[in-house]
Amino acid sequence: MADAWKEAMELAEKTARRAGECGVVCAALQVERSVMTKSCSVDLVTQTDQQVEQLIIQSVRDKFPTHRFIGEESVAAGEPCVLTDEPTWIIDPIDGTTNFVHAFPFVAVSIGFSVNKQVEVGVVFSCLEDKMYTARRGGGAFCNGQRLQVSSQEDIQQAMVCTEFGSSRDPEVVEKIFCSLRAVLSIPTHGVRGAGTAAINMCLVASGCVEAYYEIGIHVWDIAAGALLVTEAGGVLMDVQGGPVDLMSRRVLAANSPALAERLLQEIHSFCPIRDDAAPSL
Ligand code: LIP
Repeated sequence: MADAWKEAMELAEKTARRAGECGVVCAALQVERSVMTKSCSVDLVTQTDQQVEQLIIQSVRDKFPTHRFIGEESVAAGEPCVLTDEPTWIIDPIDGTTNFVHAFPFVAVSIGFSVNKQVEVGVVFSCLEDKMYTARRGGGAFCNGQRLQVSSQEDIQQAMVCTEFGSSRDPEVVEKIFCSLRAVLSIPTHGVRGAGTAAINMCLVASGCVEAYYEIGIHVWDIAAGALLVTEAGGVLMDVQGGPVDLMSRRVLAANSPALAERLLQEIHSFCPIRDDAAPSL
């Protein structure tokens, strides 16, 4: 198996680079992007998202014809979002689509590879920064080949935290997001940031630039790869109410340490979006 997963890692890295580099994502940033919407008027998608997802799926199928897929745009088109024990590729072709639409410079290709419902390989390619983040379960986390380690800061008052505002404009959801933001800022923390992509936010935790990241409303494809980056860099993952993270629950808290995570989750006003594996389609 180890050799097969090594091949999976090489393929994920090669495909993410091919998708993200001048070939597709960066090239598309040079021309006008036609924008469509999915679940609501601020949940955006472009032809490039769809094109990149097909490119990744085809590359994987050529090498591993029996493997399964959970891809953001395939699910949006009606494919089921079910994680089984079978080898499964969990793909976000462009994490940070809203950034991509506005040419805001944080855009990632995110590829997770799971077996027995456990993520074995995680690759996040931050296209415009030319940063290739890779992790293999039990093998550490890396950025452009340099080993990553989470921050050692355990004092929440010295911490910087990432979060996002998401794509729901439901007044109750917006209220919860702002209550959490106010509480986290008021601890006080050093600051709150958001790159506009869950995958890159998680890579920032893995890199030690921020101590934690939390979000409610993300999807399994946004976080599958980043989750492995965090744990392989020495960090922890939790649900926003404590307890183990469930990748399908659309809730995540990633942090450098259990102590900081536990402190932060006291400030998060949680809610339960419809699970990825319960939604008919996006
Ligand atoms: C996005 C996430 C982001 C979140 C957005 C969205 P997409 O993914 O990475 O953190 O706030 O709601 O889910 O749609 O750009 O792949």
